[in-house]
Amino acid sequence: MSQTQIAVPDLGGMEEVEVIEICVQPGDSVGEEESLVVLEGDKASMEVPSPVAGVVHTLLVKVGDKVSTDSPLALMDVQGPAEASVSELSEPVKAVPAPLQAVPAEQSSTIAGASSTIDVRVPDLGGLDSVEIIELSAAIGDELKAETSLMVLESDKASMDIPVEQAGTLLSFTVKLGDKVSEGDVIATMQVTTANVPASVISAQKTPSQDAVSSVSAAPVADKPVTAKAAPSSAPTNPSGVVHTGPAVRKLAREMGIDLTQVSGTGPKKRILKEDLLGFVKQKVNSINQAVAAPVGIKGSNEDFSRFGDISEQPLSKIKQITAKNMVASWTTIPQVTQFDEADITDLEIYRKGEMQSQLPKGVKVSPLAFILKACVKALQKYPQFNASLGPNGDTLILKEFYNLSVAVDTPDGLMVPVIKQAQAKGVVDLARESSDLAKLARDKKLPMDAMMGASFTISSLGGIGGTAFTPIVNAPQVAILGVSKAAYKPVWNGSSFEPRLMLPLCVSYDHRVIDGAQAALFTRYLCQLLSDVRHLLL
Ligand code: CAO
Repeated sequence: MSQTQIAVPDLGGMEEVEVIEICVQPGDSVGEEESLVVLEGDKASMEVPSPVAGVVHTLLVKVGDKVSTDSPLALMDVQGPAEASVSELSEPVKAVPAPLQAVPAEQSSTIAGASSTIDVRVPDLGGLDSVEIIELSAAIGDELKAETSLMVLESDKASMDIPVEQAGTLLSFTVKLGDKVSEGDVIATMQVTTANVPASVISAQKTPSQDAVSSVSAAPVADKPVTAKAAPSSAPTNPSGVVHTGPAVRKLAREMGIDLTQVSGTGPKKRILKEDLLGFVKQKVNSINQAVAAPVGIKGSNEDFSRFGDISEQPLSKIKQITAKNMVASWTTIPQVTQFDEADITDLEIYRKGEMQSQLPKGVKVSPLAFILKACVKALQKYPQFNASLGPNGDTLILKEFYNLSVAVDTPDGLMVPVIKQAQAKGVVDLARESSDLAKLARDKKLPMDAMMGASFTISSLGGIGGTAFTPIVNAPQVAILGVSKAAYKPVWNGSSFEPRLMLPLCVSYDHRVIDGAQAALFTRYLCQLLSDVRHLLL
């Protein structure tokens, strides 16, 4: 084991650059070519990779320090003998875009005051070859001001802005995103007016082979960092569209599909650090979660209906307003599907009517609902995912070992949903008594608060009214609800003839995040089987 000093490699002509990011800490194990620091000069930002594998012993620079070629950066513990000068081992970082040469196209002419077409070429890339285009910062037809970024190139060591010096109209790109380019490659054509070109620039930059035409120098944007994508989808945090960050953050942002103009940088010169990007992602995720959790506002219509005839406006009861909010929350947050089936309750009805006669003197009316409640407990015991709630982060299922069944009750003020607690411990007659007592309390506005809490599954029965089917809305945070429509006699094929059978329509709406369609079909079918043979319910 020996100690080796890592120094700033050849900066490709740049005198002094700033340390803008430290990528490692003392004690970190670093592989060969892993980034140690990020440096930024006037023209480019670059990562300095470690030329050797080892453990960082001491950092010799901090963020904000100015360094130049051969400045010491860090001491590393490495296996084997010490290197005399590791800076020599380092691959020189040559990522300095030299002035962009915008060379006129062959056919273009330079008549003073007239427009001409010029080719825009890749400038000197400081020794780098075949560098990828990671962003096109302008669109065809854009009127580009001088120093506007045309595109961003990125190598494994640096990202660099390719700005145009001269104002003009972007006619075409001769390259596309992802292409690799090298010095001198034509990357775009622009229409410029010669009036825009300072005479001094034309004469100073003219190349020997271009006697008849001008050569327009497009110098790099000295103190302007790289430019990010144009036209962000939402209002940019950085309306100038100028993004200040290193290649690693750009790469990460690209991988995550994030528009960097939306991200605020907290680094030097408002540079976007990796933490800024991650913080931005976290904030976005939180706001999405909040949007999902918060019900959408209950908004009606602004339209003046009195234009079409007489109208009257009535206040909505508090219950209806609360119900509306809950319905919107459930409808907008739960992907719900309804499964339909029919239970043959012919035999059950014969039994129920007999039972009714015996219970009526005791003041209990046994409606089909009591049997349905009993059947639900049994079906929920067999299919526990229907008696559940999704965990807070949506990655767990909370299974409930109690069967608290709420029953939707239609009252003059709106829908109320009292709960029959511990239904698994109650017989059909008890369930009949309790459901009718709770319904009466609800209609008399005498339901105590706790009688409407703690439900694990809901039944909404419209069977006393009519209808053949409906799609009840899941009563969140529950994951399923049973809708019951009116039983009716139907001809059912028994294998040799049609028989009149009393068929009860059942509609199970369920949260598709938790329950699959096949499970819903099995659950509903099982309910039908239970109701078709009363012995299942009484056992
Ligand atoms: N098929 C055929 N007849 C049915 C039936 C069905 N599915 N369900 C009930 N009936 C019959 C009953 O047997 C009763 O008949 P009789 O008067 O001859 O005895 C009659 O219909 C009325 O029953 P009911 O509605 O008074 O009693 P219930 O126990 O069936 O229902 C309750 C109680 C509280 C659920 C009901 O009164 C109610 O309020 N339903 C509305 C629920 C609602 O609004 N849901 C929509 C919510 S939004 O999804």
